[in-house]
This record gives sequence, structure tokens and C-alpha cells, in this order.
Amino acid sequence: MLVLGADGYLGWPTALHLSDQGYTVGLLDNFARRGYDEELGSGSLVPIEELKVRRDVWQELSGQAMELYTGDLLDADFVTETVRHFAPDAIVHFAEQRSAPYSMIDLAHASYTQHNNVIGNLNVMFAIASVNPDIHLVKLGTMGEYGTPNIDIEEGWLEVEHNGRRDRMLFPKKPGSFYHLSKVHDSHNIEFGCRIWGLRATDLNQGVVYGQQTPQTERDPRLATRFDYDAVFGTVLNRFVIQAVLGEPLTVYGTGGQTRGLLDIRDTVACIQLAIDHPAERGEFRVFNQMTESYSVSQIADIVSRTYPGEVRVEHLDNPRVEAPEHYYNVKHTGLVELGLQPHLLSDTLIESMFGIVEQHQDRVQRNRLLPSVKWRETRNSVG
Ligand code: NAD
Ligand code: USQ
Repeated sequence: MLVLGADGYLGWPTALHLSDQGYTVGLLDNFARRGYDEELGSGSLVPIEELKVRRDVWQELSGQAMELYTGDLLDADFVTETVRHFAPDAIVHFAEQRSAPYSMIDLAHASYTQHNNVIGNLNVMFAIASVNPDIHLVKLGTMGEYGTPNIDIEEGWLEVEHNGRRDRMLFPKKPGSFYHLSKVHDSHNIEFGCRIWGLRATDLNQGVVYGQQTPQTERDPRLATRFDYDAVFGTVLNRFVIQAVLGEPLTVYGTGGQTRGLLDIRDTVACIQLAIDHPAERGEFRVFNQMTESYSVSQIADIVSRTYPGEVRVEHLDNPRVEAPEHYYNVKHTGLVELGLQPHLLSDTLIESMFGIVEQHQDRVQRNRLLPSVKWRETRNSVG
């Protein structure tokens, strides 16, 4: 299994999980993410070792070796050579710029995001098609590709009847940032690759992930994965937990009526394995909605406030984003459950364990990175 983006929040625990399950795992990353930290003056709340160090620690503890490929998906020759050399059965593709606010900073960041993500993914597709089209591409998409339509959200495809005729079409997309749009472009390119070259692909439209530990990362502090708190890369539930412990107000954008699909980081790694163990057919573009529960932002703030033993303040900020404040949200997400997913639902236990992690590392937080500074309606934002 070749894991692209293996130095990231989700790529690293997924690589460990797969290695622990007995797969031979290859790791690829260009460390772009560590560069964004420097650019933004932020970083992971939990200290993280270099990928090579983490890889060596895992080998020491588990006896499992993982081959490391350092390079950029934008380098097509590097991608093709890596795929030829490692000869994976499946490629799990996490390696994209994944922050919506980062993509909305200005033209340079929007353009970087779409170029990095769309062309990187194209290079992966061409490498698979030219080296071995039997390789299963497991691609991380996002629930945000759909936006918040006023109809039920199906798993990728929609049966349409129009003027008396029927067809099965890709579900219409209305994403909310240039980042989310890059994922829509990827999905269309991959569906095209399946149709034209007979690739086999699973597009995992994942919701917002929360949590920081998996059974493998817990084995040694040097195996920790990153935990983002800043307003550009930190995601909503993780941020609220961190804000509660710091005694800072929970930053609900707007009314907090916006609803999102969520899942536990332990379910992310389980879903990837389920997709790998049950590959798509040749020529099939298979889509799963990878989320386990939906909550509004206000509900998430309530859950964190109720669970934290100390006092918690909730502050409604003017929403820096442009998104529907109240809307219908009903998502089909049965595909992964049918393959055997047993979700970890948002339990107080997990949130409590997150409080402990934050308490331990709270001195590392740059508090001036907590408030949002990227406004969707502006074409030039300052993040300095
Ligand atoms: P992350 O930023 O922590 O990790 C992404 C990794 O990819 C980084 O280590 C980065 O250096 C690497 N990368 C980026 N561009 C690259 C390139 N051109 N070549 C090689 N490596 C490159 O992100 P994450 O939170 O682990 O997310 C992983 C994937 O899952 C992303 O595609 C994201 O869109 C998707 N996703 C994440 C969430 C979430 O809540 N974190 C939710 C839904 C979907
Ligand atoms: N929000 C707040 N306060 C905060 C942070 C966020 O109210 O302090 C709100 C946002 O306005 C938004 C919701 O919470 O309505 C989710 O925001 P987020 O930053 O947690 O998530 P998002 O920008 O959508 O992106 C994250 C990941 C991205 C992934 C996506 C999954 O960064 O990689 O694709 O979650 S999804 O949301 O399903 O598209």
C-alpha cells in the first residue's frame, strides 16, 4: 500500500494502521505541510517527529519496515518511478493542500491549491494508467464537494429522470471554497480515468475529522500525529476542544446553524482499510460518503461545553466564510457500514482524552493564531 501524504494528520496514522494489519506500506510526502506551518507562524499543538524518525521508531517497536519516498506529486517522473519501484496493489492518496481558508487567502494561494491538488492527482492517475491500471486508487475527497443542497445527498451518483428519460449522473456539486472545488475537479478527472482507461477507484467523500490518537500512535510519543489549532488548518471540533482547555471562547462562526458530517480519526483509518480490502472493479468509479454523524456547529460547541469540567464561553463571530447559516442536510452514508464499518460515535470519552492531550501541550499554542483572518468575500487577505 503506497500512502501519499504520509507525513500528514491522517496519512501517518493510516500508514501505521495498515502496517500493523500486516500490509507492506510505502510512505510518500514532500513536507509541504511543514512549510505552510512556517508561512503561517503556527504548528502542531502536539510535537511531531520527522517522518524518517517516526518510521524508524515504528520499525523498532513493531518490526515492520516502511519504505520512504521523499518527493513532490507535481514531479510526474518521480511519481511514475515510485509507482513502478514500489509496485503497490493500492495507492491511498491524502497528499493535497487541504485547508479551505488557506485556499481563500488570495489568488496565489487559490492557484497553488488547485494546481497542487489537481495536477498532483492527474500525475498519480497517469502513473497508474501507464505502470499498472490494476492498481486501486483510494482517493480522499470531501463531503464539502456537495455543499448543502436542499435535497438528500447520495453517495456520489444520482438517478435522474428528465423529460421522460433516465440516467445515472455524478451527483451535482456546489462546494464552498477553492480547496473544496479542487476536490470536485479531482473527482471528475478520476471518473473520466475509470471510464476511459478502465482504472479502478474509490473516492472517499470524508467529513470533518476529529481526534488525535489511534491505537498505533498511542504506543510512543514519537509516533504522534499532528494536531492543528490555528484558524487556517485547525478543524472545528478539534479547535473547540483546544479553545475550551485554553480558556479561550469557542469561536462559532455566524449563527452556528451550519451542519457538517463528522467522524473519529479511528474511523478514518478503518474506512481506508475497508476500501482497500474490497476494491472497486476495473472501470468502476465508486464513491463512499465517509462520515458517521452530522452536527451543527452550535451543537458541537454545546457538546464540548457540556463535557469540559471547567467554565466554557461560546462567542458568535461574524462568519468570515460564505455558507448557508441554516439548511437541510440529509446524507446517505451506508456504503462503508455495509462493508463492515463499526463507527465510534462522538462519545464523551474521546473528547475527555483530547482535553488531556491539550493540557499537556498547551504552552505550545500561539494564541494570536486562533482567530480567523481569512474572509471569503475578500480577494486579498493578510495572514501575517
Ligand atoms: P495534512 O495537510 O495534514 O496532510 C497532507 C499531506 O500531504 C502533508 O503531509 C503534505 O506535506 C502532503 N502533500 C501535500 N501536497 C503534496 C505534494 N504535491 N506532494 C507530496 N506530498 C504532498 O492533511 P490531512 O488532514 O491529513 O488530510 C489528508 C487528506 O484528507 C486531504 O486530501 C484532505 O483533503 C482529506 N480530508 C481531510 C479531512 C480532515 O478533517 N483533516 C476531512 C476530509 C478530507
Ligand atoms: N467553524 C466555526 N468555527 C471555527 C472553525 C470552523 O464555526 O472555529 C465552522 C465553519 O464555518 C464550517 C464548519 O465549522 O461551517 C467546518 O469548518 P472546518 O474548518 O472544521 O472544516 P472545513 O473548512 O470544511 O475543512 C475540513 C478540512 C478539509 C475537509 C473538510 C471536510 O480542513 O480538508 O475536506 O473539513 S468537509 O467539511 O466535510 O468538507
